[in-house]
Amino acid sequence: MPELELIGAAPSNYVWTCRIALAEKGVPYRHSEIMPHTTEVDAIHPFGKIPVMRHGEVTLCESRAICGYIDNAFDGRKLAPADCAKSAQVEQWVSIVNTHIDPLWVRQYLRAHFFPQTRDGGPERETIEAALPKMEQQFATMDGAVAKTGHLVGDTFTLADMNFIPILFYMGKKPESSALLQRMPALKGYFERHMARESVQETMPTWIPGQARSEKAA
Ligand SMILES: N[C@@H](CCC(=O)N[C@@H](CS)C(=O)NCC(=O)O)C(=O)O
Repeated sequence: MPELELIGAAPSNYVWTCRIALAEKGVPYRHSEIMPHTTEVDAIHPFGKIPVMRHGEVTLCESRAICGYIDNAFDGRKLAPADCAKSAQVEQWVSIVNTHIDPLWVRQYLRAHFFPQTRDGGPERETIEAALPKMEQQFATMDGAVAKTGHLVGDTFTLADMNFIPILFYMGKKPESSALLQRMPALKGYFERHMARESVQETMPTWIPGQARSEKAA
């Protein structure tokens, strides 16, 4: 079998999700750390986003499609359960996180911290304050979602968790979101337990925006 190449800068939460999936499956791969909107990425993603993937003749973009391919093309544990209801629940949580949580927590709140458009380079306070009330509600929702089993679906670490954990990691990096996480006992426990997982530890980005590449992101 040809070697799989995963393309995309390591700090991207979606690249990290794919790397956790590859580690969980035990798939050997080459990771090419390439930024969005570059020739290599534009050749595969119509809007230049990362991650993208090459495997022999197969090229794919979009993290959910890439993880689905990884799950079906390789042996190893299933990332999404075979059971119809559980498999649909995985899709449900991936969709909720990608369409509600990521746009607010990552694209609005984190962007205002990591890539501020301010004169002095400080965080965009207005954008951050505007995001927080809804974030608080969503943190409570996610706290409730993991309270029963410590997982988003059933009692195993599925693709739904692989998709969410990288976002929680970044929440722990900024003061307001870190404080929110501290106030959510189930979510905090969920985060700490899954962060310690081997597949998560071994794929953790070695750099994050605003931090020198030589420092450990953790
Ligand atoms: N729906 C896409 C989202 C990918 C995405 O938003 N990637 C970000 C990095 S985390 C990116 O490429 N951003 C560049 C941009 O939006 O222009 C997926 O699941 O792969």
